[in-house]
Amino acid sequence: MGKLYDTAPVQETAVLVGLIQGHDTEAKVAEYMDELEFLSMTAGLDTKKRFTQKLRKADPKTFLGSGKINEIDEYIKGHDIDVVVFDDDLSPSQLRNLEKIFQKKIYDRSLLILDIFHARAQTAQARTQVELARYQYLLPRLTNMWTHLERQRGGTGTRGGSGEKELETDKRLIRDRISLLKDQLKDIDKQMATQRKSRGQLIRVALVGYTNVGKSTLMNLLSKSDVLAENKLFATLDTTVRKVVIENLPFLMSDTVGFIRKLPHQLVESFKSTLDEVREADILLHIVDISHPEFEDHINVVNETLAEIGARDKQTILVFNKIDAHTYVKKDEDDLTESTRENLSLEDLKRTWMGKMGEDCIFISATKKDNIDELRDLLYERAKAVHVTRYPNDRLLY
Ligand SMILES: Nc1nc2c(ncn2[C@@H]2O[C@H](COP(=O)(O)OP(=O)(O)OP(=O)(O)O)[C@@H](O)[C@H]2O)c(=O)[nH]1
Ligand SMILES: [Mg+2]
Repeated sequence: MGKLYDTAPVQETAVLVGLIQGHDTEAKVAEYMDELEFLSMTAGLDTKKRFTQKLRKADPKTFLGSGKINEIDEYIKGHDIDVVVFDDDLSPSQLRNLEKIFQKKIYDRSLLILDIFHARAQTAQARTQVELARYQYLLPRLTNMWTHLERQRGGTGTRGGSGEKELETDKRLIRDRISLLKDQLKDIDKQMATQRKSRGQLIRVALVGYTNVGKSTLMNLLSKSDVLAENKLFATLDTTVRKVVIENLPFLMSDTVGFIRKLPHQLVESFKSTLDEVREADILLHIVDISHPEFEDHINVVNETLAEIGARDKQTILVFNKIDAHTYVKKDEDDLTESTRENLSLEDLKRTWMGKMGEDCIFISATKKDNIDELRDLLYERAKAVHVTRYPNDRLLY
């Protein structure tokens, strides 16, 4: 358990709600709901039931159809539920309407992730970034959200009375706060940039990947450092940089915040400076949890997020981690149905990906220390190649 959760055990009960849309299969949506449940657990919510509805398009007013709304309403009234969590983002008016109907706290996916980041942020930079993202999320939803923020602040009662005038005052206060936070972030970014410059010209390698894939575990293993690694989403929110020496070649390795599908754009925006280390890296190690059924989707999400922060065109090595936890269901010889990912053995997966990526992928287990020397060798080769191109006259190192 992370320290923060020992001191803030706000266990509330929740139901989860997801839509089955477009090309989504029920199995896929079940995976999405698993992830939502994991997120909810990380946020201190105890999930009691899941609801899904097949809809071509979300209802603009209430997100769900009236039948599903009644079904959920009946359940939450009969089971003492505190929170209704939606896997998608709700518009301010959907949020307002659903709050009215259910008379419960409503979380959408962004708010859930913002809350987790809020609880986990440790450094001044992360705290300022999260606060900025939260206020930006809050501003258009102000009427609903005061209760939410107040609960988290321990109900300091910042707001007296109600009505249009107070709402305007609140909005102005929040806008002021947002510009103050932006100024503070600028100052922090400047300090960080100076720090990065003072580190000299070492080759920089950044660990990137979906959340919970083992980035920090691998960082600890390669650099003998002690970054918090645990089975929670978003264990890491800051960027840690360590010096790693392989053979006689020193370089810098950074571990940073993990990505997730539908990461709130306010967060990506305000975490951009945390991701500077990724943007400025020479080599990316994209870590993948090969034991996760959705690992291919995760790869795409990470690539899209990398593109969003302007770091897509870098030399990248795909590191498939957790090979020890990979499971598969072997198909009978006479089974003619199409193979799914569950029918692929580790060998099959290796063949497919090595066919696609050649030398740019490697299969390891960070906890079992499988193939780590091979990873070190690969990294050494790549870092050396960067070094040689950058310093053609430098013969000192090797
Ligand atoms: N089975 C198995 N588990 C692993 C392996 N590597 C890491 N884990 C576990 O995966 C969980 C997440 O590991 P972390 O290193 O915290 O993952 P992360 O990518 O840094 O996660 P965030 O910081 O939350 O984005 C932990 O419970 C690790 O013990 C592995 O090779 N095999
Ligand atoms: Mg981590």
